[in-house]
Amino acid sequence: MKDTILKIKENAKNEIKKADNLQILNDVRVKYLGKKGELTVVLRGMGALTPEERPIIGSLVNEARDEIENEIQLKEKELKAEILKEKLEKEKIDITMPSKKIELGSVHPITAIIDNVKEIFLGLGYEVVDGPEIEKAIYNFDKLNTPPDHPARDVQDTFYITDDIVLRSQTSPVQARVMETQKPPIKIICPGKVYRSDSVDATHSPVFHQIEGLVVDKNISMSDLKGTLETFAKKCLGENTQIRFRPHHFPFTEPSAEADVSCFVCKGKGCRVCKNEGWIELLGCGMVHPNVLENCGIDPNIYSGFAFGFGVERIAMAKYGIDDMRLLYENDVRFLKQF
Ligand code: 2NM
Repeated sequence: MKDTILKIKENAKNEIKKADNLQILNDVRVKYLGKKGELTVVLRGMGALTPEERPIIGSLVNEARDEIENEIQLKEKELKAEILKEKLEKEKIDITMPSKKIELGSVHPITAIIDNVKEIFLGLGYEVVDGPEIEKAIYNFDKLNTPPDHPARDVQDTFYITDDIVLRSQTSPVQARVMETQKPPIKIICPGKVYRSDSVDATHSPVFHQIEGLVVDKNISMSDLKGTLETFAKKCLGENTQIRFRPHHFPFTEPSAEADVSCFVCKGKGCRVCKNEGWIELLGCGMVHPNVLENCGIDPNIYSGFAFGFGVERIAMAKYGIDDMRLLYENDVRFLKQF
């Protein structure tokens, strides 16, 4: 029996020495010390021994057990240390490697124009207001003196969500809401996205940006409009900028006009940007139609107002010499970095 125990101990130690991973080591533990392990089996067979033999064999088994357990623990430490060492080796950080470059972006030309226009009008005492892009047709059209049979209301031109809810086709519904809820004097600009059912090409997009302005007070006249737009044009495009009005029609203003600015590239001589006209169309404007004031709860016999509106993309394209609107939406950094 003593020989059996010594043999088991020797075999166990050999196997522990050879174990080269934790799984094998655990198998060795089970094989010798487990419930059905070789040493456990010997312990169970001790009933057949004489009372004199029992303590001797018993202590031999315990001794073997302790030794095997000890060796296993030593081996386990060794294996774990090896694993850690390998891991550290593999995950070593080379602090001399150059770091990843942080790409700094730039302000998008559309944002740059909007920020610039906001700053100019804030300086003139205006407030910046925004409102919903999903809008009631009443605010987008009816209150703005655009009756149900007006061509702009056609499904060909406007995105309808239901019969009376649309994606706003201009930011003026925001202004109708302000007129309804605030008493004059009103001096606001409304920048934001607007939607029209247009196919994409070099000068059209179904989503684009607009800025509209509105002033309502007592004694507001066309000369206030012209003076304001001239001040704006000079601050935005340079002190030498000239402005001219051409008659036009909008349902929400009467009289209405389109305002041009002298070409900021050729100073009016004629070039590629102004198509040899010397002038560049800047915006649409006019005196707020009395029906619009009335529809929004403002008495047109007491108050009058002017309004104007322009597409931000068109201005950005003219200012930066961009010939295709799609470039503004592709967000190619090689394009955006130029501004
Ligand atoms: C334009 C041109 C002319 C305009 C009118 C109004 C309102 F709300 F007062 F009726 N807001 N904006 C207006 C007038 C907009 O955009 C080309």
